[in-house]
Amino acid sequence: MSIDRIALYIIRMPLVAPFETSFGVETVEEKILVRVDGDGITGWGECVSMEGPWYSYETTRTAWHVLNDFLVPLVWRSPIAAPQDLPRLAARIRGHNMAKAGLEAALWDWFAKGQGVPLQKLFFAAQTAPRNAELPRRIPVGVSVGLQATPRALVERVREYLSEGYTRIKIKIKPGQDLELVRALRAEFPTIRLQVDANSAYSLDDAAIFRAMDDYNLLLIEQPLSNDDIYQHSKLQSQLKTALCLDESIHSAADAEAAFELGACRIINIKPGRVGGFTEAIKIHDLAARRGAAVWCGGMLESGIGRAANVALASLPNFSLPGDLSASRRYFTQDIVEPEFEVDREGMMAVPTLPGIGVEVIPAKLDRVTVSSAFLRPD
Ligand code: OSB
Ligand code: MG
Repeated sequence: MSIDRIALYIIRMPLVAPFETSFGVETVEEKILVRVDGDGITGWGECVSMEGPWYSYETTRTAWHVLNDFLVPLVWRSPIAAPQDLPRLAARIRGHNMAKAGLEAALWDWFAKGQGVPLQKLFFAAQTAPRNAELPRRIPVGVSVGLQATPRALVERVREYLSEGYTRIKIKIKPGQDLELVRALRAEFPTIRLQVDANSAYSLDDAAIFRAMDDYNLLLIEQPLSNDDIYQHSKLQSQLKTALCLDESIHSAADAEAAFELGACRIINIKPGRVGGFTEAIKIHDLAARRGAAVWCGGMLESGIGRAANVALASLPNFSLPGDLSASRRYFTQDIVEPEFEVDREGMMAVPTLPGIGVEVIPAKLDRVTVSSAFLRPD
């Protein structure tokens, strides 16, 4: 099998409603798509870097630079026999995990389509956790709800998502909008599966806020402290009954091991983009399974391309908590793939069963959101 062209696209997709976190407000999702062509097969991957360096240091432009000038040339220079070859070849490039993951994702799709199997099958074959007898056809999913104008507005937004079927709600918090939101939601919905995400907005001085959250039966508290911290989280976790979950701080299986060993968290949010791709994501899944720790699949407001691969990943046996994997229409008026992703009345999402990502990229829909593209060939 050989790859003869790699294309990069910048897409901009307007969100159905602004998404506000402690680091800012998003109204349009800008992403890079990676398209790998060879042997008559097309593979698609999504690079989840954002326009600005607010969630992590990567941006659309840094990811484009690293893909165009360093990662794609690796594919031209070295034979790639499996998607797992990319992280090995790319190891000498420091950081830039989202750029790496975008290209690796396109390779996963290309290889899976070459073998005529869904990504779910390839991911299952790669993981080492105890295997379920059968691959799940549907998985439970959750929704991540941004900061709203008032606690009342948040309660109504959550009521809407619950009525659509979602069985796990995650809310964003930031200093000044935290306990009050949890209290308002618990007063209205005493038993729903509820968790909070601070996106690194607090310091250890705020420990009392999190101790107070212990009274509200939260599933977890996600990334309360610095984006690059593990040690301070261990100091906070030891003061809490509620599990801490790390997102921003975990870039590899080694980070995950350090965090578990130090007692910095009991749960990890796995985002393939943040950890450099699906190969590393599966390693973290396996490590957590060996330790009896829970993981779940995070999201970066992906288009249907990124979502498809994430759903396949989230169907692995140790993804024991619902992920941030919501229906296409929760994010966009129109997705770029068909069929779009849907959530049923029980809050379940179907795992694609066709080869590769298992959904079709619709050229006219892609055109409508593409703002630039480059077609790269071996020189
Ligand atoms: O921290 O999980 C996060 C979106 C962008 C950047 C960071 C995060 C998020 C989300 C959205 O919470 C999850 C989703 O894709 O539904
Ligand atoms: Mg998060």
